[in-house]
Amino acid sequence: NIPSTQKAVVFEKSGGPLVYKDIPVATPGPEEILINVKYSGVCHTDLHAWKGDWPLDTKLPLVGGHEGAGVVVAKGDQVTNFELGDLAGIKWLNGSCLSCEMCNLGFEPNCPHALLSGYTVDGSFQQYAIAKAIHAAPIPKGTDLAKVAPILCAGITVYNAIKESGVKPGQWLAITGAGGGLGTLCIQYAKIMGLRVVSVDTGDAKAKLTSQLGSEVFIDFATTPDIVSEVIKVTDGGPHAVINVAVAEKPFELSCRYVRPRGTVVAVGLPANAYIRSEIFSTVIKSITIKGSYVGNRATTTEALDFFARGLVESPIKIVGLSELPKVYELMEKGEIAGRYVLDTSK
Ligand code: 8ID
Ligand code: ZN
Repeated sequence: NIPSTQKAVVFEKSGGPLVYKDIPVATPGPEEILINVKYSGVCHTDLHAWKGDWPLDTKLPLVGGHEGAGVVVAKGDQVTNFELGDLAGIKWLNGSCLSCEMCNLGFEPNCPHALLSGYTVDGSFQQYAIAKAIHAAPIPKGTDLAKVAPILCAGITVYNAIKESGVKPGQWLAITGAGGGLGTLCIQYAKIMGLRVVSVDTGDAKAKLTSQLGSEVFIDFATTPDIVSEVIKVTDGGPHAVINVAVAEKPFELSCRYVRPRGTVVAVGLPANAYIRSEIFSTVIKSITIKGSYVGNRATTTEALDFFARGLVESPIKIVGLSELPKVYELMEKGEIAGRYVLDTSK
């Protein structure tokens, strides 16, 4: 029984009012599924989208959100990989063409025709959302839908970034922005993969949470006078890789300075109008690698979800109602969220 209208949070223009209201429920096209979203994580990307931070326009008006976990309630006649009643997830990559060079090579997020949930198509901050079936995440039966929500973007992204970094078991991984949504999951995927973790972020709540999740050292960026020497000291020569999920330019630059010779700096966080500065002489002499990492493909999605389904990843969430999205954005803007907020779409 699919209703004709539903609750959603909609904005008409960048930075404009976030309105909690009734909107029509969409009908899935031939290759699409309609997911009754029960829970949606709030990613910092949703805040960037609402603020219009990036050099890429959003659809307007827009329903944001791209960590939506729910149940398939309708499907198009071409859909073969989902049945009604299956659990499914809305991810950032809503769809890709599957026939370009990037898609053929498995680099689906780099597809020039990619559809982005909560950005170029309506996302998961509503009770019923549309996904291209081929890209929707299959969620195992019996999974806790609130807890799995953050895996659908944050989990996939950090797991992919760690793999992209080429870091090996036993080596040091530094994470900037370690106490936020991506960071807290990054610590855990890193631990499962046999890495030693140093966390860079600020405040007691994040220090405590990151250490509970298995990070060995916490470096407070707001109170540590010389972050570069401190990171090099605690890792005995610098981390072998750095995952930058911080939403600020400075930590990217610092990470190029403290990364170990031959090490890799991964850019994941997407602060507005920012650049990675790395002094050329040391870049060459230390022979470091600087690269970007962007969500993950379908294979990576399945792997990241599998770690969660096997109970190896704890989802550090707080649950509030969908109507409270503006409050979550306020806390996020101030950097006051340790872990992830998840919205319950029924309130
Ligand atoms: O595929 C991708 N590349 C991808 C996927 C998903 C998200 C990229 N992102 C991007 C988001 O758009 C955002 O820019 O990753 C970034 C982090 O998303 P998030 O984890 O959802 O944000 P958060 O929960 O607000 O955490 C950010 C953390 O950074 C810390 C904050 O204290 C917070 O804990 N931080 C900041 I702001 N400045 C810092 C600094 N100078 C810092 N940590 C260390 N040093
Ligand atoms: Zn995201």
